[in-house]
Amino acid sequence: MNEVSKISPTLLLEGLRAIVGEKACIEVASDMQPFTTDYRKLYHGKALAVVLPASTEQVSAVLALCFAHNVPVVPQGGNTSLMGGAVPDAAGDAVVLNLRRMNQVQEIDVINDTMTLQAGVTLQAARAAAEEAGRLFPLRIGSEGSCQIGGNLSTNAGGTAVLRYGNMRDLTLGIEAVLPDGRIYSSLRGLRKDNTGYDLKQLFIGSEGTLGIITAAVLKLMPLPSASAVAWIAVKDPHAAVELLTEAKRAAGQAVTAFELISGPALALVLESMPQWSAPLPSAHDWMVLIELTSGGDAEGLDATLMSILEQGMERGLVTDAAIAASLADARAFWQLREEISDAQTREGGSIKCDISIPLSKIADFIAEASKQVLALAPDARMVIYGHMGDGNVHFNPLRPKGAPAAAFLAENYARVSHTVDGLATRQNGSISAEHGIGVAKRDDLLLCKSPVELELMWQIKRALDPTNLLNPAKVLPLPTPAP
Ligand code: 2HG
Ligand code: ZN
Repeated sequence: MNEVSKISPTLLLEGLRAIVGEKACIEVASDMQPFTTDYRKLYHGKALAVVLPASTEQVSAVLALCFAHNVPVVPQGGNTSLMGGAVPDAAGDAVVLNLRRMNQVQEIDVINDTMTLQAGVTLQAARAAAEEAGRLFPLRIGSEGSCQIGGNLSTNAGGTAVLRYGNMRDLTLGIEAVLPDGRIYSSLRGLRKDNTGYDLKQLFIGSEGTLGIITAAVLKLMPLPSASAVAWIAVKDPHAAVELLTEAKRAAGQAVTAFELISGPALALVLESMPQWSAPLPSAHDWMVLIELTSGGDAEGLDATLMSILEQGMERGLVTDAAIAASLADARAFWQLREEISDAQTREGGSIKCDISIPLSKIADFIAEASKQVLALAPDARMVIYGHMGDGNVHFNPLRPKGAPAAAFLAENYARVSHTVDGLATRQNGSISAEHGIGVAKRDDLLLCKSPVELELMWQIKRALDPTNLLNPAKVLPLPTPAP
């Protein structure tokens, strides 16, 4: 364990400037603000400085300097966390290390079907680079223009195509990460088989920058699909949606790429804030599904499969109406409505975020029971329920009643509503964070869902890699920090 040797801020800043260059070391509070406030503007922190290193060596030197002087470091990608995981707290004693200058796609190996890139590449740029090389990088999330690969890795991001392609863990063959003391770990080998002991990269993936800072990765590439078929479907209820999913998987197998559940209030919210957009179906419905099939085959075959899924659904009384996208523009418009749900809530002052995954066999009952319990606590809340039902993930986001002040609604209800929903999910063998991570918002709820053995193992790993608790402190692991 290193000796506590607090350095004066002046000397620290001098050291940081010498490593990253003057322009890449932000020191004025107002300039730091975009890096110290989260995307939803619910967490407002302070920092000693924000540094923007340009290479792994610079990240290593910054961490070594901070480690030597016991200065906490908060790693940051696109700052799109919904859990307050990427901003510092109010103490103001940390350095924020943002990776956006490390934005190079270093290699695309079309024979190995891999892409090697720096952590600061945005998801959108990664997908575009893959496409240019005739390949698909399949991670798909609404914030792709801002979120970065490093953040996707550190939260094990999911999104709308997990059903078909898996989440970030499944899409990663190797990473490079800088440890708190500046040492560099690398597994950038691009191997699909490698059973040489512990799979260390998995420790860093999903650990939200608490064990090391991911600086590069080797990701898997897939064939670009040649055909897609998309429909917006009104279903009787969430039970019907699950049955329809089973039918879709039976009829289309692997081609089922996305299967998103959308509640009436979720769509209404988007249409209210985007009046120029139109609803895909003529009347309002309580529950809808957005389905996408993709394949490497011909479009006619896929259209026919989609049609037969819908016919089956109608015959069995699961589907009450449907609109099939007749063009790519239609499909894009359907997806735009779906992707806007998150921002539409932010514009309303933010909702209570519950990011639940539940075995598919229980998901419909969970939605009914959680809705009942939440409405008993917050009677007029708008139930913005939607998400990636195909992989068992539902975003369960109660929002203030229309006209009620947002801050008062959140202050009164955030903790009790999220404890209620997270508690119910835990009792049903679910997860309280399917894809958004833990950050600060769900940190204490880990006590609800992790056994003492799991928590102790997590602490042992944290101590082994970050003995002085300097990397993204007070994130993920519940407080208080137990004595070693
Ligand atoms: C989505 O699926 C994102 O749109 C954001 O995961 C979810 O805002 C949310 O709760
Ligand atoms: Zn999501």
